[in-house]
Amino acid sequence: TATEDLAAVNSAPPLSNLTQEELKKIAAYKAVEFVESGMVIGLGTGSTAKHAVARISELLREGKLKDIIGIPTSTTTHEQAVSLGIPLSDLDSHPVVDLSIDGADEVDPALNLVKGRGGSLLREKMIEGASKKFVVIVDESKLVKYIGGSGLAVPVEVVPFCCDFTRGKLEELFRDSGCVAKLRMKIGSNGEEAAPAVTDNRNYVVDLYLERDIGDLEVASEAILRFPGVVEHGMFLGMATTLIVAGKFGVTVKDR
Ligand code: ABF
Repeated sequence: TATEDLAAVNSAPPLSNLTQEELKKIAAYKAVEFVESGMVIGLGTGSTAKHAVARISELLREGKLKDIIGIPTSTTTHEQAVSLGIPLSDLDSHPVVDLSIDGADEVDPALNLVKGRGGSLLREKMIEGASKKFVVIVDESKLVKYIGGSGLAVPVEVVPFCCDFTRGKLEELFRDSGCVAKLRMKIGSNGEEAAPAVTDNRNYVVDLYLERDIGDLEVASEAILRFPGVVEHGMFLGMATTLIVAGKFGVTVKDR
């Protein structure tokens, strides 16, 4: 239950027997402690953020939170929030977001993030970039020494037009880091790659697999964004204001 989860957050050493899913939930519940009545809240996407969305709706139902407006970062989160009765809006109506809560795929020691393996990076970056506070919630498996260091990809959202041209340009750009750039494909029901995966904005995703550190992240970011076929990338540099990590060691909260 919610009460047991929160008890776990506050006890020590509490978490050694918990599953990864339970750790995600504990990080999410801890983040929701930052939410206050009357706030405009950016609602993240993914298996960690969905626990935060569910917790916000629970507190609204219990009357412990009031007058919350949620700004969903994906169509999936939009659907979840609607089904839970959270009042929603968008950046056009609420250009300043008080607090966003979202997961990440990687977090480096300076709180730079990789996001977007779920494909929602553009809306996430717009909403989290418009937030006064951005709380990132992860289990300890997401902590890396450097961006790309988990062996998983840095995603780049690209326009569908001549996406292989853009893919090739991106691969070339990071050749020194041993980059292999792949167009993300949707897996069909037979388990085979069916067609390009399409984002909420009807774009495609090119995943950059890096063998080595890409060096200065700001320089890499600028270089990626310079290609006309690129819409946005999944490196969120200097955006997170707070990191909450749940691991076997307990829960830690770190401010940037
Ligand atoms: C989203 O959550 C994405 O940007 C990122 O890919 C993902 C992390 O997902 P999970 O919490 O399921 O590991 O915000």
